[in-house]
Amino acid sequence: MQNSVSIYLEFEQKMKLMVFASLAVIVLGQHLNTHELQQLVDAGFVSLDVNPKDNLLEYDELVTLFNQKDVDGDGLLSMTEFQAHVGADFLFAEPLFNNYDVNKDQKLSVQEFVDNAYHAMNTNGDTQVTRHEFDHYYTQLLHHLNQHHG
Ligand SMILES: [Ca+2]
Ligand SMILES: [Ca+2]
Ligand SMILES: [Ca+2]
Repeated sequence: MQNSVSIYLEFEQKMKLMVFASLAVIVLGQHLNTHELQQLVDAGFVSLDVNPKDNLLEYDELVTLFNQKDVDGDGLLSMTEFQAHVGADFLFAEPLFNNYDVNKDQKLSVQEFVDNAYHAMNTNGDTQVTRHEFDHYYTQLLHHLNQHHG
């Protein structure tokens, strides 16, 4: 009797571990759908279009924002400063940071964070990034990161 109880308990333990392990795989392997990505892109635009809030991203607006986020004033955004900007629970904080960090020094310069992205988004070369240009650029970028994430 003792034996069969302990065998059963052992079996139950193993089952729990297996269930836990497969849940972990599902969570890690989960990719966001298009709608969820679109919500992230929307939130991103709202967080950047602040001064003036005119549904356009101006170059100077992004530089001002960069300087505000650069809390220790060293002219660079560290991962900590970047995470404070995007939110600690933002799924793509690390891959997005690495995407911006061209020279891989674990810091983002104005060139890396503002200029590169601005020129990539601003397809018609004027001084404003429209909502459409932003959406197009970030939807593609997040799709790419989403597929290579987890
Ligand atoms: Ca604006
Ligand atoms: Ca800094
Ligand atoms: Ca860098």
